[in-house]
Amino acid sequence: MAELKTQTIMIIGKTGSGKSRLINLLLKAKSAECYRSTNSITKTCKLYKFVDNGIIYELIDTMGLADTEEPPDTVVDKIKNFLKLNVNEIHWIIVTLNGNEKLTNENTEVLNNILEFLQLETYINHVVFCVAHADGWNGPTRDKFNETLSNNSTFNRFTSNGAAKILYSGAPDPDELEGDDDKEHAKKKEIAVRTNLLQALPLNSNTIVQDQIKQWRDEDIKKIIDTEFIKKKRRCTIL
Ligand SMILES: Nc1nc2c(ncn2[C@@H]2O[C@H](COP(=O)(O)OP(=O)(O)O)[C@@H](O)[C@H]2O)c(=O)[nH]1
Ligand SMILES: [Mg+2]
Repeated sequence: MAELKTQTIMIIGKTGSGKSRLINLLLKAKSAECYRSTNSITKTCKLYKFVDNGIIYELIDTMGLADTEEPPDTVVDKIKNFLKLNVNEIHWIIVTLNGNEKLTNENTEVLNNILEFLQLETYINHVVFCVAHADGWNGPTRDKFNETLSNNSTFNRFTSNGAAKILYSGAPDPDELEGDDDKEHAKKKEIAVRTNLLQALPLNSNTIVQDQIKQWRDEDIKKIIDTEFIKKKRRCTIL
């Protein structure tokens, strides 16, 4: 039997931008916790897995950026520690954006931190922007949002020459809606968004961030060796 290929996908974005919702949509299950509140709830990274069309997908849900409770450095450290312990490489990065939120340089600063920390500018072709909450947006509305992205310094590095993919993934949770027709419509929308998203994430044998992960692990090992060395040296001095 042919071995299944794995695609590891990390989802990053501000609190409430729709990371966990996107994960549930892909999993076809309510596994990741979604919250209406803008105060972050996902406090740690979590790994989810599913198989589709002979591919094992590993999804990393991350805690919200621009959180009132977690400073950016803490978020970066948590993501770094999670990657060190759980994955060797990444194939795709999804950046979720709330299409209803005004995109300013100030409110994208934290996202900028993380894009820089992972050196994502080097891996533009591995980044997919998912614009959530943009339910039912038509062509002109999307064009306008694309233009806003191109005018924003955080994003124009990714979007200016059309390198990164931009996907409009707006899909309300059917369980959060009242009427039967609305629920039915939302279910169809979920399936369409899932299909589009998987198409935007084809099997990719090139991987990213593996060098950084290896470097962080090597630094940890060096720290342990140095600490042991100092301890031994101290013991010798006492003797
Ligand atoms: N209408 C609509 N609601 C969404 C969409 N994406 C997320 N939501 C809702 O927005 C809230 C926050 O989403 P969540 O996935 O928890 O955000 P996270 O903090 O980035 O993980 C939840 O109530 C979601 O159901 C979307 O595309 N459309
Ligand atoms: Mg979440």
